[in-house]
Amino acid sequence: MAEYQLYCFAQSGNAYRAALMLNLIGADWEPIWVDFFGAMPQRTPEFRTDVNEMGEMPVLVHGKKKLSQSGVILTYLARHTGKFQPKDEDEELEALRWMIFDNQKVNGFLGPFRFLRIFAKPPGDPAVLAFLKGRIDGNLAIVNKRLTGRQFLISDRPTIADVSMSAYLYYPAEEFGFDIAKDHPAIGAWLDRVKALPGWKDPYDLMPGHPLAKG
Ligand SMILES: N[C@@H](CCC(=O)N[C@@H](CS)C(=O)NCC(=O)O)C(=O)O
Repeated sequence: MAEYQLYCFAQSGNAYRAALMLNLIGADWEPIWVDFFGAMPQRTPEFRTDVNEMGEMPVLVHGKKKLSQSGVILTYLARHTGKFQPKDEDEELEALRWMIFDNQKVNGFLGPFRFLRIFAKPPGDPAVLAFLKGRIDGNLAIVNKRLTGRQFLISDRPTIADVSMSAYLYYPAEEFGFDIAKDHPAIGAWLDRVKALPGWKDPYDLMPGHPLAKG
């Protein structure tokens, strides 16, 4: 058995943050596929008792430890390996600030937007999609400004803040219906820098369950 197991599925940008981090640090890990759209084990009482009471992916298993929330998982892996770790308290707080902004304002709107566009049956109401798109554009502009003239989000080295913020943005532009890298050039250049790190892999090559079974 691998050292780490990750409950995940290919379409999950939240899970991809953890999968990408595991690959970037060269960890010995294996995915545990969750049939999120089909059998939906995440909704069962067993899953909520045995795996994650929040009913969410990702969940990282390391020995007796079971961790959820990608920000917690990234923090744990950085502390345990020293990789992608902020260097002092100021950097740690800054990384946390951007990871929370990502969870709430970037992925927090991009996730439901992509879900309602390509996975929901029936697809989302156009008015809801338009509202989400407005929020996404504004928040990506904030990230783009932050990255203008900088190599990485909080320092000249990549940290867990970069792993967190970049992950969701690597899904194909067709899934969003707009091209994030083109619309926000500083984000585009930074995505290329993160992608050049050893161990980087596309979400659909790293986690099981792509393409989705038709149904
Ligand atoms: N803030 C959480 C979000 C996790 C999350 O919402 N994951 C989705 C899959 S992409 C999920 O499991 N959703 C189930 C639900 O909301 O019921 C994180 O970063 O881990």
